[in-house]
Amino acid sequence: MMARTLIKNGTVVSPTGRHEVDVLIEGETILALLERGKSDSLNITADKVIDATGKFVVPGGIDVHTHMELPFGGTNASDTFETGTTAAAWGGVTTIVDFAVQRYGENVQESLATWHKKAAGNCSIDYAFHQIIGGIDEQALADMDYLVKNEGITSFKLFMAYPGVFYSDDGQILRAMQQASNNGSTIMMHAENGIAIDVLVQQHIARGETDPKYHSYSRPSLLEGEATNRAIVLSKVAGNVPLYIVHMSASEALNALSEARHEGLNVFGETCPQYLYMTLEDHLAQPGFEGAKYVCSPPIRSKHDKHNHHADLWKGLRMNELAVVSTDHCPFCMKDQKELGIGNFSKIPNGMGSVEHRMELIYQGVVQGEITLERWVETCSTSPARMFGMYPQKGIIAPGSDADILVWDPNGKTKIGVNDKHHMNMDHSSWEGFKVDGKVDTVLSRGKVVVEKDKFTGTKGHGKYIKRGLCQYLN
Ligand code: DUC
Ligand code: ZN
Ligand code: ZN
Repeated sequence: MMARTLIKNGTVVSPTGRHEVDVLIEGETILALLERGKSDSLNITADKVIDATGKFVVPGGIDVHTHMELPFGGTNASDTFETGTTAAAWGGVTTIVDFAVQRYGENVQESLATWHKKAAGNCSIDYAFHQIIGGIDEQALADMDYLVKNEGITSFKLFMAYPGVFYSDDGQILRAMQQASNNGSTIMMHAENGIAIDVLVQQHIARGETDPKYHSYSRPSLLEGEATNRAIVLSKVAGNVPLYIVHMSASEALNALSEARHEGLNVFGETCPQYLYMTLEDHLAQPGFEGAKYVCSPPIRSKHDKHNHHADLWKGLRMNELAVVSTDHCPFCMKDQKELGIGNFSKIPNGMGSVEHRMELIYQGVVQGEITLERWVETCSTSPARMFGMYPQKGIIAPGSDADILVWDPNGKTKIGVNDKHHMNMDHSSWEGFKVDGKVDTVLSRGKVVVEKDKFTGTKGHGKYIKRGLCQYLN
């Protein structure tokens, strides 16, 4: 008989409410939800009983935006699939969706095979892939169809930023959108006007403005708004193709997204914890080279802008204008990595490490009254699963679903920092000093306990590749 685990006395939370039920797991899946007391009266026995008294039992976190081992900015993101998925587990995350990368001149299917090689046998939680298309040509367009049909990859990320690296022009974007419109897949967009940004970057450098904070000045929120709007218009021209704007940081972009959604277009949005909590003044503009830790794109915004980006993004999450919180986890160490940009901010590898802390940081939004407990579950687990075709295998605690579960202690406390909670492969924490009410208590990945009593009990290779279906908000 398959091993049984019973999670008793907790409050199970879904996007639609809270229930005082026990969760019975058999093998890798959830077998039943039992009314309180039923497991005793039915005499149900289990190999392992987890007492969740006073705790929330929620579907494991799903982070649909990570970059393990990404070659970028002249170096590689410092988390491997092994270290990154282990850190994710420490943070109550049970599935990541990482980005396989095709650059201009490379073959899409070969690039996907490379990503499979990096991940296979190394992950401690489940993983799936999106595909970045950095070189849209006839072959790449045909490969999109192949990936949707055969590989369980149903979303493609394009870049309006990073000319000469990942950039696609409007014509290429339109062609990829038309292809997606035909095969049912979703276009994910990095929406910043990279051509204009490159001009501003060169002008700052020419004036000797080389500190990390100029990274933000050279990428104004107006250019995120403009690109977001342009992407939306192109998606409309391409026949209302599903469009998902990644890592939104700015009110101008959110306004464009909201307008499109109110018009009924198939446009969705995601934001990340750094855009909800960090500011240019308090983080990016720290003295010396410290601000390099917070260089990511889009950049951290100013608290003195005419828009209150933080407040608008939280509101967007409440209103479902923003459907998902991911991390854009793309960690780099200071030593030998961020340091590449000493004396020239444009050479600082772009990215921060957050895969371990998203559940903690967004739960703090519940504590602060920005979102409800149910919305926390929805934006961090259920909606990511539905958006990217993994529901109800993932994203919900229900009979038949994978037993991916986070037991969350609302009375615990979490202090983030290199000498506190920190398991990512970085020589600093992007979230040093942040204190959160609540704490990861126990984490199960397909029935296997991977974190318990402040210990990692998972194993490398337990994580399986998940083939995904199409966006479930439309199908
Ligand atoms: N932004 C980042 O900050 N890092 C990785 C890629 C991206 O778009
Ligand atoms: Zn991006
Ligand atoms: Zn990214």
